Amino acid sequence: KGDISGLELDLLKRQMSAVNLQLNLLRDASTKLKKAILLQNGRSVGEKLFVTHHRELNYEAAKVICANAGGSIASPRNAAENNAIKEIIVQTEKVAFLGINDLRTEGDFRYPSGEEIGYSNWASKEPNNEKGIEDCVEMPSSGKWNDRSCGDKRLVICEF
Ligand code: 293
Ligand code: CA
Repeated sequence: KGDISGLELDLLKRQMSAVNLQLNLLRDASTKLKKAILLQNGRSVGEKLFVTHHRELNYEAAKVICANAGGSIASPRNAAENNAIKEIIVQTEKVAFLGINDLRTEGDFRYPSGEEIGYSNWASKEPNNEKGIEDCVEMPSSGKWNDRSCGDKRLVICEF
């Protein structure tokens, strides 16, 4: 008890290099999978992945799809993330829903978590809450946001 013997130290060293080897293999496998998935389905920004389901659904259904996959609806927090989402929209030629909404309080747009938004990229004259029924946000190929009815069907993009 107390001191580590020479034999124990040698064993620990060999175990450490085996773990390191497995860690490198895991890293390579993960990098390869990421590239393969992103090719047709999305973009990455830093640690965040934006992945499309390729289908158009209303906001609630889109939220369920993303949650069931272990993610949440795409909610850009800066210009780089907004651009990554825009690239998916340009590639798929579909208009997408963002997670941002003012369902709780009219005019107070928030992330699905309820947290206040710290970044926005509204198109000019938006949000206009047309007909008083626009509590969700869509992004067309311009990358600029428009508030839109949550019941409309738009491309599902999730973030992970
Ligand atoms: C109005 C004026 C249009 C605008 C539209 C959207 C609907 O029809 O210029 O594009 O509202 O805000 O969500
Ligand atoms: Ca609008």
